[in-house]
Amino acid sequence: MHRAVGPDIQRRDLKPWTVVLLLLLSLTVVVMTIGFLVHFLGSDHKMEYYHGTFRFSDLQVKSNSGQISTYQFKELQEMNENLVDEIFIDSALRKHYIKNTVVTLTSEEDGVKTDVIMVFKFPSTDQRAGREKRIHSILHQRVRNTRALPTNILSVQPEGCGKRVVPLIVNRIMSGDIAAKSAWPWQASLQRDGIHQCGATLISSMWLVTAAHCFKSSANPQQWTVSFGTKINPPLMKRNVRRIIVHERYRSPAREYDIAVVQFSPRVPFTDDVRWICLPKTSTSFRPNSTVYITGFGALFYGGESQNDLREARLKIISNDVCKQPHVYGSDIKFGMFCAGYLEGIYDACRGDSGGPLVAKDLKDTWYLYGIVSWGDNCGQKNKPGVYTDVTYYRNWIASKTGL
Ligand code: 4AZ
Repeated sequence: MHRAVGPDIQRRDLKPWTVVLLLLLSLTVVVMTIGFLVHFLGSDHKMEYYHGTFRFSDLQVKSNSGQISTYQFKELQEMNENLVDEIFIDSALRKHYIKNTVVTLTSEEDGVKTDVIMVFKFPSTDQRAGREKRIHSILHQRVRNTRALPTNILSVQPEGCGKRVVPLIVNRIMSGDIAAKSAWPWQASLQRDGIHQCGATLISSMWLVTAAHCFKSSANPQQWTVSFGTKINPPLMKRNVRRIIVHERYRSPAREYDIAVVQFSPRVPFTDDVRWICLPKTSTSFRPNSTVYITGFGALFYGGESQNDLREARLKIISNDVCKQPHVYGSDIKFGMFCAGYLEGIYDACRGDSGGPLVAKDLKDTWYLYGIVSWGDNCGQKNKPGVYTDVTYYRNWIASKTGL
């Protein structure tokens, strides 16, 4: 066989100075990595998120269809984000400012309204009081002075979890009552090929918590969308699912590890009708018999259909001792699960409520996600209450996947 003979490749041995140089280089990389980690993980700083609303006047963006085109959206988004960057990089808050993102653009009569999430990092020891005003005043002064385009800053609010704008109206409910607008702004509907399958709970501007069993048929993000608001149709907002992370130890038909997190995009703005709930600490435990609420678009009876209007029901936590009795669920209640409802039945979650929230409020009226609708024998049957995934048990798992 013929073999072409090429130029002689000479092996060059590493010279001692090259070795020293390489060692020095590696050392620098290691030192820099450690420094980076200490800076970002070690120091006691806390991210704070603020929601600003801007108004750009004298701006015509509507096309014939009345919609903002993708091109205009991108252009305005970039302009707004650059403006906010410039303002803070050149302000007294420059050391604390991290970034901003325009999450929505709304076309109005003679202008455009934008919702912007601004991220800052402050030492946890710093007082938070007055920060909102400071951010507002910096923005207000600069947007007035510097731009050719007439701009107003309408509001600045801290992004807070678990607060709702309507008071809780407590009524005893059978198969749930239709929920008031803005009452459960963390509720989401997970839809496969446009059809409601499961509930989910908003825990940040782009993450949801739901049940792992919702993805038994498909965990392909491209088939899934998420909608917000108290009606499935028409939805208040709709988003594409980007990532579905099912608990790696979930094995159907076993019911342990019935938890998943879902990332969607783009982020949702923090409004009265769409906002996230707080996650409890790992250590929190709730007292048996305490009051909790479940919400969902699920069926009103076993074998029924999902509903277009969100419903709510008030339940009581049932202790594990009670729920593990042989005539209730016996040994089917495993770690990371708890029961809620009534042994006499009626008030319960049902098909289509799965993955949705079980929530409770603290003394300051801040709402927390404690449970995820997981399973149960039938719906509303005597001695067969609903069983929920214990969010406190999986709190660290949620953090490990979402960083929240
Ligand atoms: C379901 O099929 C389902 N009664 C969810 C909750 C309960 C029963 C069934 C609890 O999604």
